Amino acid sequence: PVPTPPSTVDGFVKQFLENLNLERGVTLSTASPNDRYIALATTVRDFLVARWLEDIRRQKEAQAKGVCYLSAEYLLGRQLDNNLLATRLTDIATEALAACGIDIDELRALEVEPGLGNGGLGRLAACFIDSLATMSVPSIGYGIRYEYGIFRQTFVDGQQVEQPDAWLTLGSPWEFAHPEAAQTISFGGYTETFDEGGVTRSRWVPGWNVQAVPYNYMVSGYHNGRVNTLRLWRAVATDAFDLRIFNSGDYEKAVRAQTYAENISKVLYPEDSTPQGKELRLQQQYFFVAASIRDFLDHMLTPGFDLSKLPDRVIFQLNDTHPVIAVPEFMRVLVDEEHMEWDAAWEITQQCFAYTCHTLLPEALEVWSVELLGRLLPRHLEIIYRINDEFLAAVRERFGDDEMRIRNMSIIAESPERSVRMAYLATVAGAKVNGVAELHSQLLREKVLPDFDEFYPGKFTNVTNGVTPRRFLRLANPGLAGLITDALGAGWTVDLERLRGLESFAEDPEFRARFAEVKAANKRVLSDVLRARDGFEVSDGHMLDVMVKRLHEYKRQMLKVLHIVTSYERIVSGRVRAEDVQGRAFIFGAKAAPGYVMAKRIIHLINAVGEVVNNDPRVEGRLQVLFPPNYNVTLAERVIPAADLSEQISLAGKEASGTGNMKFALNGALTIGTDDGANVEIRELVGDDNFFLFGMTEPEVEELWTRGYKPAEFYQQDEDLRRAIDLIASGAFSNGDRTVFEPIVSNLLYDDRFMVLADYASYIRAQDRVDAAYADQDAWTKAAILNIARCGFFSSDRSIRDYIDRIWHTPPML
Ligand code: DL6
Repeated sequence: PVPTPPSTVDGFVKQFLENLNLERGVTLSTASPNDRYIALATTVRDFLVARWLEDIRRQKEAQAKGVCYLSAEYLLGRQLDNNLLATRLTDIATEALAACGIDIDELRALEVEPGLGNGGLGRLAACFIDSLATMSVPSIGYGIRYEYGIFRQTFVDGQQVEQPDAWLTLGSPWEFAHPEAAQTISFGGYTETFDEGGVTRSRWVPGWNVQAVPYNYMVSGYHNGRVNTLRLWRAVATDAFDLRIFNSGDYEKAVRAQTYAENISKVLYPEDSTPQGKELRLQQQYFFVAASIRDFLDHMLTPGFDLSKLPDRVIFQLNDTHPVIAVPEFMRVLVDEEHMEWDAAWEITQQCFAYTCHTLLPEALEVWSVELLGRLLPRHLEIIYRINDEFLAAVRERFGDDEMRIRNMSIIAESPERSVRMAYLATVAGAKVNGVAELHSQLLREKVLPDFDEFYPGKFTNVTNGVTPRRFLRLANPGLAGLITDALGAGWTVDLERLRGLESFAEDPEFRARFAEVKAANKRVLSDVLRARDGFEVSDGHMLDVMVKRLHEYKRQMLKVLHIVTSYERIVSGRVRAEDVQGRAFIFGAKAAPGYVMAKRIIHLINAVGEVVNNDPRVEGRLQVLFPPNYNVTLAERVIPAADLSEQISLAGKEASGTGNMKFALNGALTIGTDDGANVEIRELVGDDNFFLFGMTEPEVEELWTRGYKPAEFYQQDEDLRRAIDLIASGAFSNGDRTVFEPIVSNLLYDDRFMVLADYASYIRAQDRVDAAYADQDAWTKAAILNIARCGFFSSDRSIRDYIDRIWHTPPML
């Protein structure tokens, strides 16, 4: 029997106190703040457990088709508030704690968010599992329980310094560890052939093993009583592994070996969009997918299940290429362990996988050297070769001996070194391949994988990304959520298209006034947060102009810097009077991959420009540059609701979708953006009048490349641009030292792969339009409300519905 959950204030108090005693071994008067937080979290968790156990039972019993979401990243954000909201316990818990003399906000602030992802891809996975639970779709998320998540960013002299993210130090009340259910995962060794009934077969003789220990997390559906599972794997050394070396008498080596095995889940790789082909990363990928596949087969199916019926029971969704090694692993299990014929196994595999691509950057498409893959997973390499041979034979049959085409389509690349193209493997194996916004899916088909699109008509599709309205509107922006509920009733949280109903309210002066009050209150909240966190003072009345996302050259934080430097230079050169300038606080949030030198230089430059601009009396405080370090989900939840202007300024054709763009629009910020990723769809929905478009289109970008792009020509021809770049080059932001930012300047003038200079003039004109528009506050507010009203499409619930209709065919379990 499961303990009865507390549904009254008294019941909650009782269980909270009991958890303090039984879970923490303390009393109310001796409890530390962390004890209180953990007892609170445990009390909420207790409430979810009964529903969770029931859901696990129901899902298994129903034998319905379900989704296994395979993702190396889940950028979850804090759990407490989301679980309180989902279970309607917020008020009860607040009152109960107050009755114990505790301010719940103080405990909220103690929660360390699990940063088990880098950026958009990991946060998307977190939104998707929220929607899957809220929509009662039978599903499970699988991933890695990194001991250290995305690094904690600090600035020293304006430069990024990384600190480890020890998120587990004070305990993790939301997880259930199951060491007794560990799986053994093998690596290395060799393959050998053997005879089976006159047929020569191959088998794997692995060299070493690790244990994969499951940690279960509950994923609560919003107000529907459903709780799904997220299962993250931790690597632990096996006894056998230790013993072998131990017996040889080398104690030290045995301990080192243990560390080696446990390293697999030690740390999240901090590269976003530019994976490094590191051995440990491939170990991580294989480790979690092998454990997940075994787990699914062992636990979700009844004993004796007819494996040919697997496509009726499961679809494994590959979140980018990181889990693609699951394809040969699944084949290995079916053929080598379950003794299925190759053709039958391949038939099943092709129905059980689907692949989402999240990028267009060639350097982000993962490849693994044949040498490494063969050393770590020799049997899988054999399987990949066979898949490739059969695939290329089919290509030849269809197109003849077109060697160029064969080379282009081969899963194995021959140069610069022999390697496996994981995106190709996923495309060949997947029942469907999807991009993450209309433009991205189109470019994926036409530019990245055109031969595959021709070979597999109908395989490619689009599912535009979405974000969960529970976390990013209801929780992050309670003021706006209240306003919307007053206007439309409560149903919008699970049916975001209802926001359309706000269109008429955009015309209502009283509603606009209330909206403006909410925005002002959100700015005050952010201001308090930034003061407490970073000692920043945000000036009253300034427009909040926000660019928060990973730092990458393609996202073009550099363009934003040039705009700031231009605004500054216009003032200090006397061309514009400070008093005539619209006050703006430019807020940045961005982590750079630790090895990405140019990205780190740009961070340094932003801080350096801030230092000068913020302290120059000639500016009269009209421009402020604020760069709080360590941007994460928790900070996003404060920044986004306060923003006036959302910067989505990537070079057209480079940002697959973006999801921050959706969060801002749904919180009533206006976008200044290029025709890129999901910006295209946002603009189509909100209308040109409510969006500041600038820059080249993707075909124009291509055309300029073909013509020959010479960034220095743009520098020569535009006075504002010349002055801005000259100012940076002069050492004005580096105490007169011209060398510090010289690499940035020469990169812009002589390389500029992401065409910052080509789009500069158009961007500055668009920013001038922004200033003019902001001067009419009432019209701005109206446009902000129309943004919210027209962006209901960007709910992750809609994305999940599209996945169900176009790819998964897994109806909700009612
Ligand atoms: O699909 C989620 C997210 C998109 O919104 C971003 O546009 C895209 O850059 C991001 N991709 C990654 C890493 N890419 N790879 N591989 O985070 O995915």
